[in-house]
This record gives sequence, C-alpha cells and structure tokens, in this order.
Amino acid sequence: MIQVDETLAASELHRVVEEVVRQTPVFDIHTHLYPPAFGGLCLWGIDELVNYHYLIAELFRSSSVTPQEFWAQSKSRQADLIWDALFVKNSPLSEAAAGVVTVMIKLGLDPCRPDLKQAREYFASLTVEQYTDRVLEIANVSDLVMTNDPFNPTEKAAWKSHKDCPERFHRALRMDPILNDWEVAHAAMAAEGFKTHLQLSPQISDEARRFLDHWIARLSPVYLAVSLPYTFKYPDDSTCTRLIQEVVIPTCREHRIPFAMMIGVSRQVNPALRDAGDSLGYADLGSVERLCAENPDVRFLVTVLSRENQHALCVAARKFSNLMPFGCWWFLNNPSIVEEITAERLELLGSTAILQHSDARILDQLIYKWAHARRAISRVLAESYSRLMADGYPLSRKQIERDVERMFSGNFRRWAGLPVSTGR
Ligand code: FIX
Ligand code: ZN
Repeated sequence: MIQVDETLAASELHRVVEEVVRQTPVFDIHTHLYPPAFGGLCLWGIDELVNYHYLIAELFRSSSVTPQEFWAQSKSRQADLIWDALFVKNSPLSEAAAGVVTVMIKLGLDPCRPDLKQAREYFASLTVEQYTDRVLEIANVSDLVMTNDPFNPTEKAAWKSHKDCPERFHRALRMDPILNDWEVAHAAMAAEGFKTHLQLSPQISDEARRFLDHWIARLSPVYLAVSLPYTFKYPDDSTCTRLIQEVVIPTCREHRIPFAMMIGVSRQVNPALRDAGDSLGYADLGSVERLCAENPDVRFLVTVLSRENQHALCVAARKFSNLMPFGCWWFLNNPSIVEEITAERLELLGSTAILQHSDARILDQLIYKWAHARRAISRVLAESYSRLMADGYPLSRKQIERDVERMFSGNFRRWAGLPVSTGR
C-alpha cells in the first residue's frame, strides 16, 4: 500500500515524471551502432551525423542537387550541401534536422553557424573512445543492441579478428538474406563451407541451422532479427515460411532466444536515394498472431512501420503474452506519432511494452533520439497518471520509477533472459 506521506501532489506530477524519465537509464534494444574497436563500422562525428540518410532524402526537397551529383561528392562536401540547404537556407524543422540541433547544443556547439568548421574542429579534438563514453552518459543509455549481419563482409572480418566488443554493446544476429533472399543467402553460406542449396530439404534446413548455431556461438546474440516487407504473409507456400518453420523457430527454441521481426518495409521505392530509398506499407498482423499462436513457448519481439499497424500490434499483444511490441520505428519516430503510439500502448498494455528504440546509425544520434523520445514519453505518461490521480488514486514517485524502469529496460531484460536490475 502507498504510505500517505509518499503520495504525490497533482501539482508536482509533471515535474516528477519528467525527472524520473530523464534519470532512468535505457536499454536501447535496436541500433546500427558498433563499439570503437570496429573501426569504420563505428560511425560518429558531424560529417556522419549530417549525412544521415533521413537528411539526404530531405536535401533533395530543398536543393537542385541531383542524387547522381550528390553521390559523386566526398562525405564532407555532401555534409556541406546538406548543412547549407537544411540548416542555413531553411529552418531545421524536420525531426532529423532538429535532432542534429539537439546534439550540437548539448555538446556546446553553435547550430546557427554558416558552415561546419567549428563542429569539425570540436570532433577533431576527440578520440572515439572518449566520445563513446560521453554520448552514452549524456543519452543515459546503459546498454544497446547492435545489428550484426553475418552476410556483411566487413562485419564478418571484424568478428573473425575478434574485435573488442564491450558487454554493453549486445549483439543481435540479423538474418534478412536468409528469409528475404534465399538465393543469395544459400550461396553465401555455401561459400563458407555449409552444404546449403537453393532447393530446400530437411538436410538443407539443418545446414542453415548449423550456420545460425555457428554465429550464435560467435556473437551470443540477445535475439535473432529480420526486417520483413509489408507483403510478409505467414504461413504461405514461400521459402520464407518454410525457413521460419524449419530453421528460425527451432533455433530460437533450442537457444531460448527471442525472434525479432520488423515488418512493413517497402524496399527501394527510389533506388537513386540508396539507404534513403525505402518506404513503407500496411502489413498483415494476422501473420504475427498465427506465429505467436503456433509457438507459445517462443518469445517474439515485433515492431511495425505503418502507424495503423501499431494499434493492431497492441491488440495482438493483448491476445498473446509471448508477443512484445517494441519501438516507434523509422518513419514513426517523430514526436507526434511517438506520443500517439505511447498513449495507445499505455491504454491497451499498461507498462508491459518496450516503448522505444533509437535505431541510431551514428553514435551521436543517441543524444537526440533519446532526448526527444523522453520528452514525448514524459508528456503522455504524465497524462496517464494525472487521469488516475484525478480519480483519487494515491500515486507515489516509487511507482513511477518502477513503471519507467520496467518500460525502459526491465521488459527487455526479462524477454532476453538477462539479469534484471534489483531496482532502487
Ligand atoms: O531494417 C532496419 O534495421 C531499419 O531500421 C533500417 O534499414 C533503416 O534504414 C533505418 O535505419 C531506420 O531508422
Ligand atoms: Zn534499424
């Protein structure tokens, strides 16, 4: 029971919620980040930050530069073009542009400069090791999960040479080619000595499982992950269905690790934009429900790219306790939509979801993605508590701390079988 002296006054609620959300460390369960030892895979600094593919897409709406002309430039010249178009000639109103402003201001840099000279001098004075610790501290990120693609030659070489990977950089084994392009995946596995073949059979599925076992032993991943197109259907007569049933699910079951599905991409609708060329579509959430129903002993992590699908995902999670919704992914990671998704999750799921992940590709982005997420989440969470208090519920700070810790890290730690912090 709540001790009377601990009960919060309505007038202090918003301040306390904002403080607790700001002070609670987060476990960032999906990023594209790497630790410093991974060299060129570890992206950081102003030229990478301004060259985020979200901003590249926005450049072409505010400049006469064509993609062909852009890609022919050096990284720093590309950053200059983006800076001039989105930050000098226009106000940084988009979420991605506002994010760069947040990072610069929190680092003590001037976001109103006509060029990137000051910022470049600042980053030139840092080592990536110093900067990594600084960014994780400012963003209050205790742990993060990488995206580790065994089909990426650079990544494969890094793991073969046993690069140092600090424990707070958890691994996720990413399997896109296996489920989305078996023709490419089977050949890549065969080139590594696995007896895979285009034509599936029980023996071929066993070899694919051996490939996953090999990488699970190397990475100790906290989950297996895949990004699936909005057209994903389960079950159907596709290779994808057969590989999920004969390879992925049995592997998750044997290793007792979750299966993370990120569903809704419409890949490369404009290939000229490269990483910025993807779009989205409305996905069939019945496929997720059937997977959860068929495999009650397997834990699923799911996020979706269509705003409308997020509501359906909340309803599906009410039906299946082995389904964990996570994050406001990609085109949904905008304050207005983060607030909407957070509100529907609290209303439908209480504190049982994983509210956000950063999807950061550049280390610096952790600073803004988590500052902006915390601002949106605080607003919605305070509103939920204020409705409870208005009905006479005696709320304490300790309850808010417990709830936020659960949504920011406890839900994932339990899902991934990681030690749960002992609380305050
Ligand atoms: O599939 C993914 O992991 C997506 O998050 C990326 O492909 C996407 O480009 C991205 O970084 C979105 O934020
Ligand atoms: Zn991602």
